[in-house]
Amino acid sequence: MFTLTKSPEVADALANGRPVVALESTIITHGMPFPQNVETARAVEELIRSEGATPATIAVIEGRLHIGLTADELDTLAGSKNVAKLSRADLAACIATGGTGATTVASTMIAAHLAGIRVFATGGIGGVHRGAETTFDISADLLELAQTPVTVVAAGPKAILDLPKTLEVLETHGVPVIAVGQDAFPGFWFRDSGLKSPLRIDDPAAIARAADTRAAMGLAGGQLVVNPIPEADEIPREVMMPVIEAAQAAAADQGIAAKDVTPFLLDHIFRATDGASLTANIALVENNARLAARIALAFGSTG
Ligand code: PSU
Repeated sequence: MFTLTKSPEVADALANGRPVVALESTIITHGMPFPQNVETARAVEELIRSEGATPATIAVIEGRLHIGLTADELDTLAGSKNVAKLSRADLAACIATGGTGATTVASTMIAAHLAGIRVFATGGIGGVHRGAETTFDISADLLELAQTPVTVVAAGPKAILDLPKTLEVLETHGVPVIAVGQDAFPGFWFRDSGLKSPLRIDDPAAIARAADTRAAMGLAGGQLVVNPIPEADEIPREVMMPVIEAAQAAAADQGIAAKDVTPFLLDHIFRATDGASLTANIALVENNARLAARIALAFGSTG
């Protein structure tokens, strides 16, 4: 029906029980412009290797679910237009019809779990969109965290979202939200969203133990680790909020809906900040990859 197509590097690491970090591909195809998307994807993979873990970028290419991409596959995906954005709902249909698509947080978690990978690094997860009380726009990422046992390292939900409602939904579904190094809940481009994180654990090994403990207790689902953007790279909340409001207004004016909302807002914000939002995004993804590699190494030593 389907098989996992593992890159030689990932197949070797998994077969020998070495630490692996999953990476998504929607951030490459829909989250960042070319060529920064492919440059970032490569830099993030290299960073994970330098920490002693193996990167596994996940995507569907011509009906095959790839766990780890070769350099050529990564280049082709990053340079392609009209690649589908695949969430939980789309993944199987894309594979069955021989399609090509990039995986979101939700579908990357599914693929990582199928491959036996326990930790995954991204930029920011999806969440409850502003105005969700009328649009019902809630990212599938939240429900995936509630059911699939993968630890996801992000810099928070993107601040284009309704952060209090996002935390409420996570709480309702029993998802541990763990801040690292601070009590505040980070807001992607800035370190302090003004909300408090439900949990805080600073030690990567303890984060791995918390996942093991959940599994041992038979509790379904993953963990969301929220890792604040490095201080030197953040864009202050006062600067970002008006830009976000303007982007939201443009999306509403143009009737942007469903899966197109997040890429539209990110692109609008990129242009409105003269690229500063992208520089921050790259820095936070790299920071998350480093932490995810340390958690992967700790999982290795807990067994
Ligand atoms: N992190 C980033 N940029 C992104 C994403 C994450 O720094 O573009 C992607 C992830 O794939 C995430 C998606 O799953 O944004 C959220 O999309 P939506 O709000 O449509 O669920």
